[in-house]
Amino acid sequence: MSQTNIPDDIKVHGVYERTVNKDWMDPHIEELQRDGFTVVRGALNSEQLNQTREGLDYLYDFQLKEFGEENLAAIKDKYIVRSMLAYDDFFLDHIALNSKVLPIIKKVLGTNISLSSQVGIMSPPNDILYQTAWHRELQYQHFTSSRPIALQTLICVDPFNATTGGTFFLPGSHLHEPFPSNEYIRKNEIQIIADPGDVVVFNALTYHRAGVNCSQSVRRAINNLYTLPIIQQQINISRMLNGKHKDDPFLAGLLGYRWETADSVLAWRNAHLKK
Ligand SMILES: O=C(O)CCC(=O)C(=O)O
Ligand SMILES: [Fe+2]
Repeated sequence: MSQTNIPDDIKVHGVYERTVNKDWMDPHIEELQRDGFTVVRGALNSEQLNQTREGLDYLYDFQLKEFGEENLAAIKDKYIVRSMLAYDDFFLDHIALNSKVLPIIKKVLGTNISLSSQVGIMSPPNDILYQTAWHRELQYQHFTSSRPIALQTLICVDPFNATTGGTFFLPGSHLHEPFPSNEYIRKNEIQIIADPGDVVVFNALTYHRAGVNCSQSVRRAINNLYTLPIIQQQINISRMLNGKHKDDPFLAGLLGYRWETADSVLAWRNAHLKK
């Protein structure tokens, strides 16, 4: 994007600097800068969506049995699936590395990026998600940054609308340190209406909340949190993967091999000697 004074069919007066979009990603990046979120349509086809639903349901059940429903509820992690890509390559190849969305992430954050987390959200028809409370993905943080330091993709696996509880966003809230007033929120919150396969890309400092699912069925979604490597991974995906993808330079960074904390001074120095 660049600042020029090229006029087009939109009438202006006294404007000599304006944004001009150069490729298909730029309109999304402009919305990310101004609003803090943008919707990319049709990033997954119906076959990929079926595989996503099947994989999510299977892994949710697996993790539910592994940890127990009561324990999940006790740590406010009910209806959540974690790190699916560590169990099933599909969630790496088509979700975290999604060919329609990853180019936008790379254009904004660069190629030195880490996947802080990949989370499946199984919003239930008859219960309330913990994520219905307003939050920033970078929790407890009340600063803004001159450039994005973390972006999130929220993949709509089922329809997102007023009935199923599409996610709400507060436009521009990544640009302001404090959380706004009740009056401002009620007037300005925007609910995402989207089809399965659409993806909301947002700055991790943009305030958002899940809607309440009033439909008869589960409303599934997946979020991927991409950060500059100055932010720690939530779960050490590289250790779960046990060396897999370590030799791919981009994946070594994304999955956590590259910027892991060294165990000692000697280990840190030896690792640098090898480079
Ligand atoms: O499930 C939702 O609507 C939003 C969940 C959420 O907070 C997120 O993906 O970051
Ligand atoms: Fe969130």
